[in-house]
Amino acid sequence: MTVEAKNIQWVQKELTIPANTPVTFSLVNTDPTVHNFTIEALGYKVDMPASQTVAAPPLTAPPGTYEYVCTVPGHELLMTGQLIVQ
Ligand SMILES: [Cu+2]
Repeated sequence: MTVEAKNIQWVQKELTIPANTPVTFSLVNTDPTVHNFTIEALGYKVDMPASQTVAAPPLTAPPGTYEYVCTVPGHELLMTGQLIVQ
């Protein structure tokens, strides 16, 4: 599953993944600035170095709807998406 940050926005505003199953995210940062992929409700945070793609550790989540954000100051307002786990 690919998640891309571009122009201080998530290209994917909504992601759907299966519940209770490890899911691997490929985090693509096309910006010349750092971001992070953070799901606070699940205690999951992965740094996204500038202009790089990183393979995030597998995420396993129970069913629900969670918010993912970038917590870099000033980014959270624009960089918010919904993760649907079902
Ligand atoms: Cu950011």
